[in-house]
Amino acid sequence: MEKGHKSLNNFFLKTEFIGSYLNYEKIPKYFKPEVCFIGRSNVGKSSLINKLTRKKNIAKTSKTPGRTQSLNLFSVGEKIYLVDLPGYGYAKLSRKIKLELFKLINEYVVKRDNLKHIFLLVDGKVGLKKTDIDTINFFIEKILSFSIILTKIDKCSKNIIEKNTQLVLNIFKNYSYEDEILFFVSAKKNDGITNLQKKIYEIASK
Ligand SMILES: Nc1nc2c(ncn2[C@@H]2O[C@H](COP(=O)(O)OP(=O)(O)OP(=O)(O)O)[C@@H](O)[C@H]2O)c(=O)[nH]1
Ligand SMILES: [Mg+2]
Repeated sequence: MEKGHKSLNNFFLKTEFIGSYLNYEKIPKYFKPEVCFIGRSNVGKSSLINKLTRKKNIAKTSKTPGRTQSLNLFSVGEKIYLVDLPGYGYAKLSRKIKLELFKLINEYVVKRDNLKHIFLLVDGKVGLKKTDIDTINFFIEKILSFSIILTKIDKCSKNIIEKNTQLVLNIFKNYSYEDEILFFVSAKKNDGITNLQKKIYEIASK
């Protein structure tokens, strides 16, 4: 079904926060589909969830990296679940916390049975970093369904977007995929939000 702007917004308005988890075993189990948002610290994962769901602060955001330090679970009308993950690669967290969060994220993406799709967020201006490439290779190795979102495109020139798009597409040239693999968003300017809502709605409806 082709969903219009308004009905999509209504669908996402039914979002509720379920809980924050530091331990994989503590996360409630569901059968309905789930998608998660992963990526380096400060790329805009939590801001994007707020935009998608039209809730100002359902996911906590901050100017300084390392804001989200647990796995946060949201339900969208009990049709689909959204997961906001801690950012990886944030140098200022202690080694112990970094290891614990890394373990949590890894365990979650590998074990979570109802996880249907992973959105890997990359800052549109910064582009792919080694940690992103390692993550992509890990997803490919584990045959996980994922796509990449270039974020904060309001801050990017056309040239930088073009360059960073090519770098992403290069990685995918030896990898067969059926899905749309690349999205462009600005949580600030609302660009690309409807398109992404559609993608998530499709996953919820499968
Ligand atoms: N210009 C601009 N800034 C953005 C956009 N999205 C997020 N930001 C800003 O980027 C900063 C980090 O955003 P968060 O959403 O907290 O990032 P995060 O990826 O959840 O960060 P961690 O939880 O630390 O991993 C905040 O200051 C946001 O206001 C965007 O589309 N455009
Ligand atoms: Mg966050």
